[in-house]
Amino acid sequence: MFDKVLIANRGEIALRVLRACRELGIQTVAVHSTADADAMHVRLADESVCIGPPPARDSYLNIPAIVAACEITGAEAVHPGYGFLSENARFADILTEHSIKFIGPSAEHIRIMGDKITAKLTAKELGIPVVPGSEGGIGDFAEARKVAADIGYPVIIKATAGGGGRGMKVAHSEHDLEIAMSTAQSEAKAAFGNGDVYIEKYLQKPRHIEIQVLGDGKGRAVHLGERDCSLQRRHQKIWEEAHSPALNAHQRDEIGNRVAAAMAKLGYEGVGTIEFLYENNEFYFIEMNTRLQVEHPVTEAITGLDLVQEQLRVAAGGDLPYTQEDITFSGHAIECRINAENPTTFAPSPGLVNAVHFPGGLGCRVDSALYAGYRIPPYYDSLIGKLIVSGKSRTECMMRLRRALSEFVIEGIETTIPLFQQLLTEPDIIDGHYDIHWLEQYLARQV
Ligand code: MV4
Repeated sequence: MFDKVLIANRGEIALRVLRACRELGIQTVAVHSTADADAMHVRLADESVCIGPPPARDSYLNIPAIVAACEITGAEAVHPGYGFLSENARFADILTEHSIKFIGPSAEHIRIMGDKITAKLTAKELGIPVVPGSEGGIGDFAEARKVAADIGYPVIIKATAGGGGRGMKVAHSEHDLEIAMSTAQSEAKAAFGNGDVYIEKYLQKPRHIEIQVLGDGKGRAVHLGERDCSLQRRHQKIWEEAHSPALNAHQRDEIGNRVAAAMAKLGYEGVGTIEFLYENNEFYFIEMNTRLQVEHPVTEAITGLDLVQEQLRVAAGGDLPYTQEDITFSGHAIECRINAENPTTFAPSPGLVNAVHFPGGLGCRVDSALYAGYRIPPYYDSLIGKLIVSGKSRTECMMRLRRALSEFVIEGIETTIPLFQQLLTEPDIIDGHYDIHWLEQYLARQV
Protein backbone atom coordinates (compact mmCIF):
# COMPACT_ATOMS: atom_id res chain seq x y z
CA MET A 1 0.00 0.00 0.00
CA PHE A 2 1.06 3.63 -0.50
CA ASP A 3 2.67 5.52 2.40
CA LYS A 4 1.61 8.98 1.20
CA VAL A 5 -1.13 10.13 -1.17
CA LEU A 6 -1.74 13.63 -2.54
CA ILE A 7 -5.40 14.60 -2.88
CA ALA A 8 -5.80 16.84 -5.94
CA ASN A 9 -9.20 18.22 -5.00
CA ARG A 10 -11.14 20.29 -2.44
CA GLY A 11 -14.41 20.29 -0.51
CA GLU A 12 -16.35 17.24 0.58
CA ILE A 13 -14.59 14.85 -1.81
CA ALA A 14 -11.14 15.81 -0.51
CA LEU A 15 -12.40 14.89 2.99
CA ARG A 16 -13.92 11.68 1.67
CA VAL A 17 -10.57 10.57 0.20
CA LEU A 18 -8.70 11.73 3.30
CA ARG A 19 -10.90 9.53 5.51
CA ALA A 20 -10.21 6.44 3.40
CA CYS A 21 -6.46 7.11 3.48
CA ARG A 22 -6.39 7.66 7.23
CA GLU A 23 -8.21 4.39 7.93
CA LEU A 24 -5.60 2.60 5.82
CA GLY A 25 -2.72 4.35 7.62
CA ILE A 26 -1.76 6.42 4.56
CA GLN A 27 -0.31 9.92 5.06
CA THR A 28 -2.26 12.65 3.24
CA VAL A 29 -1.18 15.77 1.38
CA ALA A 30 -3.81 18.43 0.66
CA VAL A 31 -3.38 20.98 -2.09
CA HIS A 32 -5.28 24.26 -2.12
CA SER A 33 -5.70 27.60 -3.84
CA THR A 34 -5.15 30.85 -1.95
CA ALA A 35 -8.98 31.08 -1.63
CA ASP A 36 -8.99 27.75 0.27
CA ALA A 37 -6.30 28.41 2.89
CA ASP A 38 -8.99 28.05 5.62
CA ALA A 39 -10.72 25.04 4.05
CA MET A 40 -11.39 21.93 6.15
CA HIS A 41 -9.48 19.62 3.78
CA VAL A 42 -6.34 21.66 4.48
CA ARG A 43 -6.94 21.51 8.25
CA LEU A 44 -7.48 17.76 8.34
CA ALA A 45 -4.63 16.67 6.04
CA ASP A 46 -1.22 15.73 7.43
CA GLU A 47 0.47 18.25 5.11
CA SER A 48 -0.68 20.89 2.66
CA VAL A 49 0.73 22.79 -0.30
CA CYS A 50 -0.64 26.00 -1.83
CA ILE A 51 -0.77 25.49 -5.61
CA GLY A 52 -1.98 28.82 -6.94
CA PRO A 53 -4.52 31.64 -7.05
CA PRO A 54 -8.33 31.15 -6.78
CA PRO A 55 -9.31 30.38 -10.42
CA ALA A 56 -9.29 26.58 -10.81
CA ARG A 57 -7.28 26.73 -14.07
CA ASP A 58 -4.41 28.29 -12.05
CA SER A 59 -4.64 25.95 -9.04
CA TYR A 60 -6.73 22.74 -9.02
CA LEU A 61 -6.13 22.34 -12.78
CA ASN A 62 -2.48 23.45 -12.61
CA ILE A 63 -0.64 20.22 -13.53
CA PRO A 64 2.95 21.49 -13.04
CA ALA A 65 2.06 22.85 -9.57
CA ILE A 66 0.48 19.52 -8.55
CA VAL A 67 3.45 17.48 -9.82
CA ALA A 68 5.77 19.85 -7.92
CA ALA A 69 3.65 19.39 -4.76
CA CYS A 70 4.11 15.60 -5.09
CA GLU A 71 7.86 16.00 -5.48
CA ILE A 72 8.20 18.39 -2.53
CA THR A 73 6.19 16.16 -0.18
CA GLY A 74 7.25 12.77 -1.50
CA ALA A 75 3.68 11.68 -2.32
CA GLU A 76 3.73 8.41 -4.32
CA ALA A 77 0.22 8.65 -5.72
CA VAL A 78 -2.46 11.20 -6.57
CA HIS A 79 -6.18 10.79 -5.96
CA PRO A 80 -7.98 13.20 -8.29
CA GLY A 81 -11.48 13.01 -6.72
CA TYR A 82 -14.17 14.00 -9.23
CA GLY A 83 -14.21 16.98 -11.61
CA PHE A 84 -10.96 18.96 -12.06
CA LEU A 85 -8.23 16.57 -13.40
CA SER A 86 -10.06 13.31 -12.67
CA GLU A 87 -10.72 12.46 -16.34
CA ASN A 88 -7.70 14.18 -17.86
CA ALA A 89 -5.65 11.56 -19.75
CA ARG A 90 -2.74 13.97 -20.18
CA PHE A 91 -2.55 14.41 -16.40
CA ALA A 92 -2.49 10.62 -15.96
CA ASP A 93 0.33 10.40 -18.56
CA ILE A 94 2.37 13.19 -16.94
CA LEU A 95 2.10 11.58 -13.49
CA THR A 96 3.25 8.26 -14.99
CA GLU A 97 6.24 10.01 -16.60
CA HIS A 98 7.15 11.28 -13.13
CA SER A 99 6.74 7.81 -11.57
CA ILE A 100 3.71 8.99 -9.59
CA LYS A 101 0.69 6.66 -9.57
CA PHE A 102 -2.57 8.17 -10.86
CA ILE A 103 -5.32 6.58 -8.75
CA GLY A 104 -7.69 5.65 -11.54
CA PRO A 105 -7.75 3.79 -14.86
CA SER A 106 -5.02 3.91 -17.52
CA ALA A 107 -4.66 7.07 -19.60
CA GLU A 108 -5.67 4.94 -22.60
CA HIS A 109 -8.99 3.96 -21.01
CA ILE A 110 -9.66 7.57 -19.98
CA ARG A 111 -9.01 8.63 -23.59
CA ILE A 112 -11.25 5.97 -25.12
CA MET A 113 -14.18 6.86 -22.85
CA GLY A 114 -13.58 10.61 -23.13
CA ASP A 115 -14.44 10.48 -26.81
CA LYS A 116 -18.12 9.55 -27.03
CA ILE A 117 -17.81 7.88 -30.45
CA THR A 118 -14.90 5.61 -29.47
CA ALA A 119 -16.62 4.97 -26.13
CA LYS A 120 -19.76 3.79 -27.88
CA LEU A 121 -17.89 1.67 -30.44
CA THR A 122 -15.87 0.09 -27.61
CA ALA A 123 -18.97 -0.57 -25.51
CA LYS A 124 -20.70 -2.23 -28.46
CA GLU A 125 -17.67 -4.43 -29.20
CA LEU A 126 -17.60 -5.48 -25.55
CA GLY A 127 -21.24 -6.62 -25.69
CA ILE A 128 -22.88 -3.66 -23.95
CA PRO A 129 -26.23 -2.63 -25.51
CA VAL A 130 -26.02 0.81 -27.19
CA VAL A 131 -28.57 3.26 -28.61
CA PRO A 132 -29.33 2.51 -32.30
CA GLY A 133 -27.58 5.05 -34.54
CA SER A 134 -24.57 5.75 -36.73
CA GLU A 135 -21.58 3.39 -36.58
CA GLY A 136 -19.11 6.02 -35.43
CA GLY A 137 -19.17 9.60 -36.65
CA ILE A 138 -21.23 10.96 -39.53
CA GLY A 139 -19.34 12.53 -42.41
CA ASP A 140 -21.95 14.50 -44.31
CA PHE A 141 -25.61 15.36 -44.41
CA ALA A 142 -26.44 12.62 -46.94
CA GLU A 143 -25.13 10.02 -44.51
CA ALA A 144 -27.09 11.58 -41.63
CA ARG A 145 -30.28 11.45 -43.71
CA LYS A 146 -29.74 7.80 -44.52
CA VAL A 147 -29.04 6.79 -40.89
CA ALA A 148 -32.03 8.82 -39.61
CA ALA A 149 -34.36 7.26 -42.17
CA ASP A 150 -33.07 3.83 -41.09
CA ILE A 151 -33.54 4.26 -37.34
CA GLY A 152 -36.61 6.51 -37.61
CA TYR A 153 -37.37 9.94 -36.14
CA PRO A 154 -36.95 11.58 -33.68
CA VAL A 155 -33.14 11.43 -33.71
CA ILE A 156 -30.50 13.24 -31.67
CA ILE A 157 -27.20 14.65 -32.98
CA LYS A 158 -24.44 14.54 -30.38
CA ALA A 159 -20.90 15.93 -30.28
CA THR A 160 -18.22 13.26 -29.77
CA ALA A 161 -16.30 15.65 -27.50
CA GLY A 162 -19.51 16.66 -25.68
CA GLY A 163 -20.57 15.92 -22.16
CA GLY A 164 -22.91 17.27 -19.57
CA GLY A 165 -25.54 17.71 -22.26
CA ARG A 166 -23.57 20.22 -24.30
CA GLY A 167 -23.56 19.90 -28.09
CA MET A 168 -26.83 17.95 -28.49
CA LYS A 169 -29.63 18.70 -30.97
CA VAL A 170 -32.90 16.81 -31.50
CA ALA A 171 -34.46 16.48 -34.97
CA HIS A 172 -38.13 15.45 -35.13
CA SER A 173 -38.26 15.06 -38.91
CA GLU A 174 -36.02 15.16 -41.97
CA HIS A 175 -37.02 18.82 -42.25
CA ASP A 176 -35.14 19.61 -38.95
CA LEU A 177 -32.15 17.38 -39.65
CA GLU A 178 -29.88 19.64 -41.69
CA ILE A 179 -30.15 22.54 -39.22
CA ALA A 180 -29.74 20.22 -36.21
CA MET A 181 -26.60 18.70 -37.72
CA SER A 182 -24.91 21.95 -38.76
CA THR A 183 -25.75 23.65 -35.43
CA ALA A 184 -24.39 20.67 -33.47
CA GLN A 185 -21.20 20.66 -35.59
CA SER A 186 -20.50 24.38 -35.26
CA GLU A 187 -21.35 24.45 -31.53
CA ALA A 188 -19.08 21.44 -30.92
CA LYS A 189 -16.25 23.02 -32.94
CA ALA A 190 -16.59 26.28 -31.00
CA ALA A 191 -16.93 24.68 -27.55
CA PHE A 192 -14.54 21.72 -27.78
CA GLY A 193 -12.38 22.40 -30.86
CA ASN A 194 -13.74 19.15 -32.32
CA GLY A 195 -16.75 19.32 -34.66
CA ASP A 196 -17.28 15.54 -34.95
CA VAL A 197 -20.87 14.44 -34.39
CA TYR A 198 -22.84 11.20 -34.38
CA ILE A 199 -26.49 10.36 -34.58
CA GLU A 200 -28.79 8.30 -32.35
CA LYS A 201 -32.41 7.39 -32.00
CA TYR A 202 -33.87 9.96 -29.57
CA LEU A 203 -35.40 8.27 -26.52
CA GLN A 204 -38.30 10.40 -25.32
CA LYS A 205 -38.97 9.38 -21.70
CA PRO A 206 -36.04 7.35 -20.43
CA ARG A 207 -34.62 7.03 -16.94
CA HIS A 208 -30.91 7.59 -16.30
CA ILE A 209 -29.62 4.40 -14.69
CA GLU A 210 -25.90 3.83 -14.17
CA ILE A 211 -23.96 0.73 -13.16
CA GLN A 212 -21.03 1.00 -10.75
CA VAL A 213 -18.07 -1.23 -11.60
CA LEU A 214 -14.75 -2.01 -9.99
CA GLY A 215 -11.86 -3.64 -11.85
CA ASP A 216 -8.37 -4.71 -10.81
CA GLY A 217 -6.74 -3.88 -14.18
CA LYS A 218 -5.75 -7.53 -14.49
CA GLY A 219 -8.89 -8.94 -16.01
CA ARG A 220 -11.17 -9.20 -13.00
CA ALA A 221 -14.16 -6.93 -12.47
CA VAL A 222 -17.34 -6.85 -10.43
CA HIS A 223 -20.46 -4.71 -10.62
CA LEU A 224 -21.89 -3.03 -7.53
CA GLY A 225 -25.44 -2.56 -8.75
CA GLU A 226 -27.08 0.50 -10.19
CA ARG A 227 -28.03 4.03 -9.23
CA ASP A 228 -31.05 5.88 -10.57
CA CYS A 229 -29.99 9.47 -11.33
CA SER A 230 -32.98 10.58 -13.39
CA LEU A 231 -33.71 13.62 -11.21
CA GLN A 232 -31.57 16.28 -12.85
CA ARG A 233 -31.73 19.99 -13.57
CA ARG A 234 -29.68 21.30 -16.49
CA HIS A 235 -27.70 18.05 -16.54
CA GLN A 236 -26.86 18.41 -12.85
CA LYS A 237 -28.03 15.51 -10.72
CA ILE A 238 -29.73 16.53 -7.49
CA TRP A 239 -31.06 13.19 -6.12
CA GLU A 240 -29.66 9.72 -6.63
CA GLU A 241 -30.88 6.42 -5.30
CA ALA A 242 -29.96 2.76 -5.15
CA HIS A 243 -31.61 0.56 -6.14
CA SER A 244 -33.53 2.11 -9.01
CA PRO A 245 -37.26 2.05 -8.25
CA ALA A 246 -37.67 0.76 -11.84
CA LEU A 247 -35.58 -2.44 -11.69
CA ASN A 248 -36.00 -5.89 -10.20
CA ALA A 249 -33.17 -8.19 -9.08
CA HIS A 250 -33.23 -10.18 -12.32
CA GLN A 251 -32.87 -7.09 -14.52
CA ARG A 252 -30.07 -5.82 -12.27
CA ASP A 253 -28.13 -9.09 -12.46
CA GLU A 254 -28.49 -9.25 -16.22
CA ILE A 255 -27.20 -5.76 -17.05
CA GLY A 256 -24.70 -5.81 -14.17
CA ASN A 257 -23.11 -9.08 -15.26
CA ARG A 258 -22.90 -7.91 -18.85
CA VAL A 259 -21.12 -4.72 -17.81
CA ALA A 260 -18.77 -6.51 -15.38
CA ALA A 261 -17.79 -9.00 -18.10
CA ALA A 262 -17.11 -6.11 -20.50
CA MET A 263 -14.90 -4.30 -17.97
CA ALA A 264 -13.02 -7.53 -17.19
CA LYS A 265 -12.36 -8.00 -20.92
CA LEU A 266 -11.18 -4.38 -21.23
CA GLY A 267 -8.80 -4.86 -18.27
CA TYR A 268 -10.32 -1.82 -16.60
CA GLU A 269 -8.64 -0.63 -13.39
CA GLY A 270 -10.40 1.13 -10.55
CA VAL A 271 -13.95 2.38 -10.21
CA GLY A 272 -16.04 3.37 -13.19
CA THR A 273 -19.63 4.05 -14.06
CA ILE A 274 -21.45 2.93 -17.18
CA GLU A 275 -24.35 5.28 -17.89
CA PHE A 276 -27.49 4.01 -19.57
CA LEU A 277 -30.78 5.40 -20.69
CA TYR A 278 -33.49 2.93 -19.69
CA GLU A 279 -36.83 2.86 -21.49
CA ASN A 280 -39.41 0.10 -22.10
CA ASN A 281 -37.34 -2.45 -20.17
CA GLU A 282 -34.25 -1.91 -22.36
CA PHE A 283 -30.84 -0.47 -21.50
CA TYR A 284 -28.99 1.79 -23.93
CA PHE A 285 -25.37 2.77 -23.20
CA ILE A 286 -24.69 6.50 -23.51
CA GLU A 287 -21.32 7.11 -21.86
CA MET A 288 -18.82 5.92 -19.29
CA ASN A 289 -17.33 7.92 -16.41
CA THR A 290 -13.81 6.82 -15.55
CA ARG A 291 -13.76 8.41 -12.08
CA LEU A 292 -15.27 8.20 -8.62
CA GLN A 293 -18.66 9.88 -8.78
CA VAL A 294 -20.38 12.35 -6.48
CA GLU A 295 -23.15 9.81 -5.83
CA HIS A 296 -20.89 6.85 -4.94
CA PRO A 297 -22.07 6.83 -1.27
CA VAL A 298 -25.49 5.37 -2.17
CA THR A 299 -23.66 2.34 -3.58
CA GLU A 300 -21.52 2.17 -0.45
CA ALA A 301 -24.68 2.25 1.67
CA ILE A 302 -26.25 -0.80 -0.02
CA THR A 303 -23.02 -2.84 -0.47
CA GLY A 304 -21.10 -1.95 2.71
CA LEU A 305 -17.95 -1.38 0.60
CA ASP A 306 -15.68 1.67 0.87
CA LEU A 307 -15.18 2.56 -2.80
CA VAL A 308 -12.22 4.87 -2.13
CA GLN A 309 -10.41 2.19 -0.16
CA GLU A 310 -11.09 -0.20 -3.05
CA GLN A 311 -9.58 2.38 -5.45
CA LEU A 312 -6.48 2.70 -3.28
CA ARG A 313 -6.11 -1.09 -3.02
CA VAL A 314 -6.23 -1.77 -6.76
CA ALA A 315 -4.09 1.30 -7.56
CA ALA A 316 -1.42 -0.12 -5.26
CA GLY A 317 -1.46 -3.33 -7.32
CA GLY A 318 -3.78 -5.35 -5.10
CA ASP A 319 -6.25 -7.94 -6.30
CA LEU A 320 -9.99 -7.81 -5.85
CA PRO A 321 -10.43 -9.83 -2.68
CA TYR A 322 -13.89 -11.03 -3.75
CA THR A 323 -15.90 -12.32 -6.70
CA GLN A 324 -19.35 -11.22 -7.86
CA GLU A 325 -20.98 -13.81 -5.58
CA ASP A 326 -19.42 -12.10 -2.55
CA ILE A 327 -21.14 -8.78 -3.38
CA THR A 328 -24.53 -8.57 -1.68
CA PHE A 329 -27.04 -5.76 -1.63
CA SER A 330 -28.99 -4.69 1.40
CA GLY A 331 -31.76 -2.12 1.73
CA HIS A 332 -32.17 1.20 -0.05
CA ALA A 333 -30.24 4.49 -0.06
CA ILE A 334 -30.95 8.03 -1.30
CA GLU A 335 -28.57 10.95 -1.69
CA CYS A 336 -29.61 14.61 -1.82
CA ARG A 337 -27.04 17.10 -3.09
CA ILE A 338 -27.08 20.21 -0.91
CA ASN A 339 -25.99 23.25 -2.91
CA ALA A 340 -25.31 26.80 -1.72
CA GLU A 341 -28.03 28.12 -4.02
CA ASN A 342 -31.41 29.77 -3.82
CA PRO A 343 -33.86 26.82 -3.82
CA THR A 344 -36.15 28.35 -6.45
CA THR A 345 -33.88 30.40 -8.74
CA PHE A 346 -30.75 28.27 -8.22
CA ALA A 347 -28.67 31.46 -8.05
CA PRO A 348 -25.38 30.70 -6.26
CA SER A 349 -25.29 31.81 -2.62
CA PRO A 350 -21.66 31.89 -1.43
CA GLY A 351 -20.59 33.73 1.71
CA LEU A 352 -20.12 33.35 5.45
CA VAL A 353 -21.78 30.37 7.17
CA ASN A 354 -22.61 31.45 10.71
CA ALA A 355 -24.00 28.25 12.16
CA VAL A 356 -23.87 24.60 11.15
CA HIS A 357 -25.60 21.54 12.57
CA PHE A 358 -25.88 18.30 10.62
CA PRO A 359 -28.42 15.52 11.05
CA GLY A 360 -27.25 12.21 12.45
CA GLY A 361 -28.63 8.98 13.79
CA LEU A 362 -29.07 5.53 12.33
CA GLY A 363 -28.87 5.34 8.53
CA CYS A 364 -27.81 8.96 8.12
CA ARG A 365 -24.50 10.12 6.60
CA VAL A 366 -23.45 13.68 5.76
CA ASP A 367 -20.38 14.22 3.58
CA SER A 368 -19.41 17.88 3.80
CA ALA A 369 -16.42 20.14 4.41
CA LEU A 370 -18.60 22.90 5.90
CA TYR A 371 -18.07 24.32 9.41
CA ALA A 372 -19.43 27.26 11.40
CA GLY A 373 -17.43 30.37 10.53
CA TYR A 374 -16.44 29.08 7.09
CA ARG A 375 -16.75 31.49 4.16
CA ILE A 376 -17.84 29.68 0.98
CA PRO A 377 -15.70 31.12 -1.83
CA PRO A 378 -17.45 32.15 -5.06
CA TYR A 379 -14.95 30.46 -7.39
CA TYR A 380 -16.03 26.83 -7.34
CA ASP A 381 -18.94 24.41 -7.58
CA SER A 382 -21.89 25.19 -5.29
CA LEU A 383 -22.07 21.66 -3.79
CA ILE A 384 -21.55 22.08 -0.02
CA GLY A 385 -22.69 18.73 1.24
CA LYS A 386 -24.41 15.45 0.54
CA LEU A 387 -27.02 13.84 2.73
CA ILE A 388 -27.14 10.07 2.30
CA VAL A 389 -29.85 8.17 4.10
CA SER A 390 -30.32 4.42 4.07
CA GLY A 391 -32.95 2.06 5.35
CA LYS A 392 -34.33 -1.44 4.98
CA SER A 393 -36.84 -0.34 2.35
CA ARG A 394 -37.40 2.68 0.12
CA THR A 395 -40.33 3.68 2.33
CA GLU A 396 -38.17 3.67 5.47
CA CYS A 397 -35.54 5.64 3.56
CA MET A 398 -38.04 8.34 2.57
CA MET A 399 -39.24 8.68 6.18
CA ARG A 400 -35.64 8.97 7.37
CA LEU A 401 -34.89 11.52 4.65
CA ARG A 402 -37.78 13.77 5.82
CA ARG A 403 -36.54 13.51 9.40
CA ALA A 404 -32.89 14.19 8.49
CA LEU A 405 -33.68 17.22 6.31
CA SER A 406 -35.64 18.77 9.18
CA GLU A 407 -32.55 18.62 11.44
CA PHE A 408 -30.22 20.66 9.22
CA VAL A 409 -29.07 24.06 10.47
CA ILE A 410 -27.05 26.05 7.91
CA GLU A 411 -27.22 29.78 8.62
CA GLY A 412 -25.93 32.72 6.59
CA ILE A 413 -26.41 31.33 3.09
CA GLU A 414 -29.26 29.84 1.07
CA THR A 415 -29.35 26.11 0.33
CA THR A 416 -31.39 23.68 -1.76
CA ILE A 417 -32.68 21.86 1.36
CA PRO A 418 -36.22 23.35 1.01
CA LEU A 419 -36.45 21.96 -2.53
CA PHE A 420 -35.96 18.42 -1.20
CA GLN A 421 -38.57 18.96 1.50
CA GLN A 422 -40.99 20.02 -1.21
CA LEU A 423 -40.09 17.06 -3.45
CA LEU A 424 -40.83 14.66 -0.59
CA THR A 425 -44.49 15.73 -0.70
CA GLU A 426 -44.85 14.85 -4.41
CA PRO A 427 -46.71 11.57 -5.14
CA ASP A 428 -44.47 10.81 -8.16
CA ILE A 429 -41.35 11.07 -5.98
CA ILE A 430 -42.93 9.06 -3.18
CA ASP A 431 -43.84 6.35 -5.71
CA GLY A 432 -40.55 6.50 -7.64
CA HIS A 433 -42.38 7.43 -10.85
CA TYR A 434 -40.02 9.81 -12.58
CA ASP A 435 -37.92 10.05 -15.75
CA ILE A 436 -35.08 12.37 -16.89
CA HIS A 437 -37.54 15.19 -17.68
CA TRP A 438 -39.63 15.00 -14.49
CA LEU A 439 -37.70 17.58 -12.43
CA GLU A 440 -37.47 20.26 -15.14
CA GLN A 441 -41.20 19.85 -15.85
CA TYR A 442 -41.98 20.08 -12.14
CA LEU A 443 -39.86 23.24 -11.71
CA ALA A 444 -41.53 24.82 -14.76
CA ARG A 445 -44.93 24.23 -13.08
CA GLN A 446 -43.78 25.99 -9.88
CA VAL A 447 -43.39 29.49 -11.43
C1 MV4 B 1 -29.96 11.14 -24.98
C2 MV4 B 1 -31.30 11.44 -24.67
C3 MV4 B 1 -32.29 10.83 -25.42
N1 MV4 B 1 -31.95 9.99 -26.43
N2 MV4 B 1 -29.67 10.29 -25.98
C4 MV4 B 1 -27.96 14.22 -21.93
C5 MV4 B 1 -26.54 14.33 -21.46
C6 MV4 B 1 -25.83 13.19 -22.00
N3 MV4 B 1 -25.21 12.50 -20.92
C7 MV4 B 1 -26.82 12.35 -22.72
N4 MV4 B 1 -28.08 13.02 -22.64
C8 MV4 B 1 -29.18 12.53 -23.26
N5 MV4 B 1 -28.95 11.66 -24.28
C9 MV4 B 1 -30.66 9.74 -26.68
N6 MV4 B 1 -30.34 8.90 -27.68
C10 MV4 B 1 -31.57 12.32 -23.62
C11 MV4 B 1 -30.49 12.88 -22.90
C12 MV4 B 1 -30.86 13.74 -21.80
C13 MV4 B 1 -30.61 13.37 -20.47
C14 MV4 B 1 -29.96 12.18 -20.15
C15 MV4 B 1 -29.70 11.84 -18.86
C16 MV4 B 1 -30.15 12.65 -17.83
C17 MV4 B 1 -30.79 13.83 -18.11
C18 MV4 B 1 -31.04 14.20 -19.42
C19 MV4 B 1 -31.70 15.39 -19.69
C20 MV4 B 1 -31.95 15.75 -20.99
C21 MV4 B 1 -31.52 14.93 -22.05
